[in-house]
Amino acid sequence: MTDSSDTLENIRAALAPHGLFLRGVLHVDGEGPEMASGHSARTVVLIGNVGGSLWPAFSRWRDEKGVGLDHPLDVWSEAVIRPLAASVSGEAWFPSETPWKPFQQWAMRAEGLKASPLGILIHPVHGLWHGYRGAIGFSERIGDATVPFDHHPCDHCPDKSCMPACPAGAITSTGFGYAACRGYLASDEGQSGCMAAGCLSRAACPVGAGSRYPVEQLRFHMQALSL
Ligand code: B12
Repeated sequence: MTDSSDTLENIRAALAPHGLFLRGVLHVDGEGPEMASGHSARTVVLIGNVGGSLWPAFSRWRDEKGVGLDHPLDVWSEAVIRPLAASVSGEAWFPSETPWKPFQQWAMRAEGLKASPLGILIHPVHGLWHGYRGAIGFSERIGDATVPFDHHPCDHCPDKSCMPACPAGAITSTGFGYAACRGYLASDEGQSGCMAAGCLSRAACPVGAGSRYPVEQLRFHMQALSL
């Protein structure tokens, strides 16, 4: 019989060749999403990338599949995570699936992350260079809950250089202005600026600079944002 710490180790080992990580274990007893079985989930295991970790495995897969696939990163994530979830008797969930599951709230609770002025969560080690590719829900308690970080890099950042770095003025104290960002990305200046080199605000953040995405990945995410 497999105990729940083996389950987590099996998940970690299966994700590693794909450059994905078990990011957090959250016990959501009584408040988890309803599972296909009709039970409410009791554990959510968050899966994601840190830095450019997924890019080599994802790029190889995409080269094999050929170009022209819609939302290839979502398709790849499902191809990796869905069979893994089935193998550990869990249920796979994805960030782009509607109705949207609260991935950021889960990450805030499991890892102790908080929002940066950009809207995306900042990680004390990897800064803005991380994301979530899926989650596995379980109808029972699995493993120990992740110990959350207890400090938030933006609290100690005197300059907030991310905010003035946005050429569209989309990062303000009242939140992220998607329309301004999108309009700028469509302009000639935006095409040769953020679209070519990645979001300038994200790049201006000094936290986790060593985890910065490779330029191909930056471009890929910008193209997805401007679709
Ligand atoms: C819709 C969406 C967007 C929309 C609108 C966001 C919004 N106003 O809510 C748009 C298209 C603008 C967007 C943009 C981006 N997004 Co987005 N987005 C989502 C998505 C699919 C749903 C968000 C949601 O409503 N969830 C439902 C509620 C119930 O979940 P929640 O956790 O309780 O909600 C949180 C968010 O709504 C958040 N929030 C509120 N306002 C904003 C604004 C922005 C810009 C963001 C990102 C989040 C955010 O606050 C809540 C936390 O309490 C999530 C995936 C997901 N399932 O959550 C990704 C997600 C939030 N996005 C993500 C990312 C990385 C981006 C981009 C950087 C992508 C890119 N290509 O560059 C940009 C950000 C631009 C920037 N500022 O730098 C990541 C964030 C990871 C992280 N480190 O936190 C997520 C989790 C997807 C993932 N695969 O990891 N996004």
